[in-house]
Amino acid sequence: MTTTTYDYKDKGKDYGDKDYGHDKDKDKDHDHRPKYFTVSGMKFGDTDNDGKKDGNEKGLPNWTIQAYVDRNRDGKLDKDEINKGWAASDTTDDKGDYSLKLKDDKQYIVVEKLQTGYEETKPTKSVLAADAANLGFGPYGYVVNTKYDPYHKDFDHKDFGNHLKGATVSGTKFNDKDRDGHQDGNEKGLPNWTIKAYKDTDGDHILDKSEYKAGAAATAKTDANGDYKLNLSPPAGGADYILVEVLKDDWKQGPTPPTKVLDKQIDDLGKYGYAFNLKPGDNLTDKDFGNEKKKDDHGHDDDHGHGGYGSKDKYSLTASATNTLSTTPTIASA
Ligand SMILES: [Ca+2]
Ligand SMILES: [Ca+2]
Ligand SMILES: [Ca+2]
Ligand SMILES: [Ca+2]
Repeated sequence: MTTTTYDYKDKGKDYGDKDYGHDKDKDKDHDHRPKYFTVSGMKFGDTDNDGKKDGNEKGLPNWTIQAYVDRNRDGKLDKDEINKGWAASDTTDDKGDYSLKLKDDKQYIVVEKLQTGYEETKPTKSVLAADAANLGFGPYGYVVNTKYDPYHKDFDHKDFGNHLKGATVSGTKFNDKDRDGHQDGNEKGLPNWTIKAYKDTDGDHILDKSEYKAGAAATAKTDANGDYKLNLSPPAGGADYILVEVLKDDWKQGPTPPTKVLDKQIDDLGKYGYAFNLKPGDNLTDKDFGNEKKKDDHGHDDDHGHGGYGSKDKYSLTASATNTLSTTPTIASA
């Protein structure tokens, strides 16, 4: 990352701090030196998280960008400097553009107010002092020195790229032999099972057919230990999801998970799963699925209890279904 402080040495001349620009009579150019500089840029949603504004990435409106005077000129925004108030503040427009008008001959720190769920991908220069770390500003920004230079006018392309944090959901799929809902020492994780998360668009904690047809938001297979992890990208305000497993022949669901998330059988999905709201940055764990091998030689198992249903039957289990073997689903007329 190149420093954004204007470096006079780059122009082959060190003007120094002492008296440059304060004596108007010395240099004709000084008579025309601007009193103000404009610092501008855009705020964009960096969806692919690469720190660059790509063609398909949009500007983000309604973000606050502010410049504070870096009074001690240490290149960091200190709490004291924040308490003195901003020198300029703007809110990004519909295109994500902002513009700040700043007096000349000062050093400024340009920062954004970070919004919930986002992290910065551009710039990459840390500009917050330790005592300013948790005051709502993004940790990265620009140091802008408006000291007059005849080669330089305004400061543009001071862009801020932001990325919505992802979220993860993880858990273990296991053979719940004793059907107690917990993975005991002798109960192995089950590899190569498919766990899927769907958006619960209407937020009713049930995976509706239309939500299923919209496709899974994420899919994962369990590893050799039966562990899985799903990567999801909920919007800034969060979203509701339904987590289900794809059942395999000869297996049925046990008491974990306890919540029924399908009210009608959909393909080969297990009826019991998890419903939750997920926000950017969330990492949900322990979303486990305990299954039991069907006892084919005991026909009664197929039609009793949690998750034990025939593949083509449509059940209307009551919402308060318990997790015991005694729960008897009633078969709805198709
Ligand atoms: Ca990008
Ligand atoms: Ca400072
Ligand atoms: Ca168990
Ligand atoms: Ca739903």
